[in-house]
Amino acid sequence: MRVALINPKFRLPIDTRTSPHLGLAYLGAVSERRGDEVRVYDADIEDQPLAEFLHEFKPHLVGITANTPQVKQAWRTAATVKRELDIPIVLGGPHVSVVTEDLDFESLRQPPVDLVVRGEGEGPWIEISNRVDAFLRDQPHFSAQALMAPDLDLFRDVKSVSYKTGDGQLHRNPDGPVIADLDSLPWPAYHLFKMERYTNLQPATDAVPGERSFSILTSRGCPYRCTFCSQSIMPIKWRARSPENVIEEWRHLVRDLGALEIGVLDDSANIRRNRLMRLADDLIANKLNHVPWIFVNGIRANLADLELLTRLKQAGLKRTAFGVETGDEQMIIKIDKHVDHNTIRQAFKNAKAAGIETIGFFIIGLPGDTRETMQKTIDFAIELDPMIANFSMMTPYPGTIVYEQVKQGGRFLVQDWEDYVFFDQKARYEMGDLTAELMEEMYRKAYRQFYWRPKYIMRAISRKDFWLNFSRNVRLAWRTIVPRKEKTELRRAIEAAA
Ligand code: B12
Ligand code: SF4
Repeated sequence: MRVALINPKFRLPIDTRTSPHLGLAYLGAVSERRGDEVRVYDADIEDQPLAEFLHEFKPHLVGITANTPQVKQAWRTAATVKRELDIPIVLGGPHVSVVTEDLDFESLRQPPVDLVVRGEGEGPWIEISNRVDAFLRDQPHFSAQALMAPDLDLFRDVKSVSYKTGDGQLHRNPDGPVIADLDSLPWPAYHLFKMERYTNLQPATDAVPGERSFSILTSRGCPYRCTFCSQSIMPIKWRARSPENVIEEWRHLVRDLGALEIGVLDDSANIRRNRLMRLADDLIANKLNHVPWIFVNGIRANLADLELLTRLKQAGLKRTAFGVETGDEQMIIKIDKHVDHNTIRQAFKNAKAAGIETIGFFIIGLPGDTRETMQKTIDFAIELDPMIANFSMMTPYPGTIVYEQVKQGGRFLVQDWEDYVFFDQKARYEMGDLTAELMEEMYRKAYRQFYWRPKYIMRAISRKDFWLNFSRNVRLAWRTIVPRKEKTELRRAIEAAA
């Protein structure tokens, strides 16, 4: 069977870089293992029109990924697919997985969407493929409508799937189990991507071309539930691959694919200290530690002792992020971060003592924030002095506790899902005294106060990477003074392209 996996176009209103979609790379890998012929169409880097791609490849099944700001573009993409070919269309990804807000049904109400996969996709995707394939064998000239016929009800027992039968009825099957043995998964199928068209993962090592920059996932899930974090995909159950399994993939990335940097995308890689120690030892023993790697997504500060970080540094860890979020002692309790400021201070000290570069993630405009607490966040960022401070505008994603708080006591300023980006200068909600004006003022102030310090500037210009990316860095610095173009312009551009 021929299956196409699509990443709908959604470039952020910032100078973002592109990287292959790891979720689609996993889905492509399990489809290939099933015996399918697979193609990935990533609209962010593709120059072939979608309709042409579809007629050339003639897929029997299409899967489209969607996070929240991407979902409308996913619907438009689905409409294009259905216009060209009468084949089943499956949506998956973080947005459509939020059942508390019926977001699976929201997508199924779009005429071209037939099925939605909620949460981790590999299992249900293969189960859907098996059924479509079996149907196809009986009816080689099948239509999506025949496949979704209510009397057939072909997908009634596929776990973690929501679907629409031909009579327009929406169905939601129960959740399936999470993948218990991550070692059973194949490696992400990077060969399905036009790697030379990508840049690298933000904010990873600069100036490494996309075809030499790779991501890896050594664990899935996170046992914490911070109030602002969108955790619709990965369940609370944290699971890890064995060090042996990770090392095999790492070796493949370095030796076979020539990786010059590796971004570890785990939500919380350091939940089990001994596992990371083992991984570090194995990277050293297997002489894989010459390629720098980065914890892109942050590790838990309460589990980052000096001994562990020193070993990780020896194993090639170049840079790590920590989710700090707020500089206010009360706010950090309110957001269920389960870490205190002294622990965070110590984690940054440990990382620096181990010679590891640091990234701090901070949020401006958490519910309950005031001018004073947001100033404390800026001051704390300056005190911690990471190499990169990433201030995000609080964006209440559906399915999070913050979303509920805003629904109950605030006012959303977002007009539609396409506004759900947080590296923008626009406030996404207001609540009590926390006005949009105040959030936007503090957001700009955060970037100005952190980045326009003589100490920071001196350190930045002494780095080789800074000069390699000079024009990009100047552009970013300029944007801390001059506001970016309006989001509506971006939306118009996307719609025009669609
Ligand atoms: C790396 C990353 C990025 C990278 C690269 C994104 C990319 N190309 O994949 C960058 C930095 C560019 C990025 C940007 C953004 N990101 Co991001 N990102 C991540 C991160 C840390 C890892 C993604 C990943 O590889 N996961 C592992 C893979 C295996 O999982 P997956 O991609 O979700 O795919 C699985 C399932 O979702 C499902 N699935 C996905 N698609 C499909 C399709 C089909 C057909 C099927 C059947 C199944 C399926 O099956 C897959 C395999 O199990 C996640 C956190 C996380 N834990 O996932 C956040 C995360 C996805 N990002 C998030 C957000 C908010 C953003 C931004 C909107 C932030 C912003 N700047 O405003 C942008 C949007 C960018 C864009 N163009 O769309 C949120 C999404 C929340 C939401 N409701 O949408 C997450 C969940 C973080 C969080 N916890 O809040 N991100
Ligand atoms: S912010 Fe980090 S620690 Fe908190 S729930 Fe999300 S992934 Fe887990």
